[in-house]
Amino acid sequence: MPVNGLPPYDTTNIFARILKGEIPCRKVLETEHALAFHDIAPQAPTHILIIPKGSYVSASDFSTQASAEEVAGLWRAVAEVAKPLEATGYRIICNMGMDSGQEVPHFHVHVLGGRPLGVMVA
Ligand code: D5M
Repeated sequence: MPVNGLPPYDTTNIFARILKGEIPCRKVLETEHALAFHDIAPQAPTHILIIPKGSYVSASDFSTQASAEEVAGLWRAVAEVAKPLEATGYRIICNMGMDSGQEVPHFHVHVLGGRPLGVMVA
């Protein structure tokens, strides 16, 4: 039964295929629990995606089903890739489900920065 317009985890989604090495990515960081790579369609000078290695469709699935180690591992990877942006700031976005426009059904965190990003209106 889809939740928030999202189907159950699909092992053939594009990020699952990146994790399996079937599709290349511009890797930024890899740890035990997370992989970070450049977004293919950057919306800012820095636009990096951080994904857990486990199979979670959404932020909700990840937050409720992942172990404490996986949760910490993911957010520490986010902090690590965002370090070069600390001085000027950055934005973290997690799209969650249909109304957010989440395209890839494998939980991911966007880190955007490198220019003034403006005030979020939606
Ligand atoms: O964002 C999904 C993001 O994933 C979107 O910004 C494009 C990006 N994307 C899609 N395919 C790839 C590949 N192959 N490499 C890198 N980035 C990719 P969402 O939050 O789901 O709307």
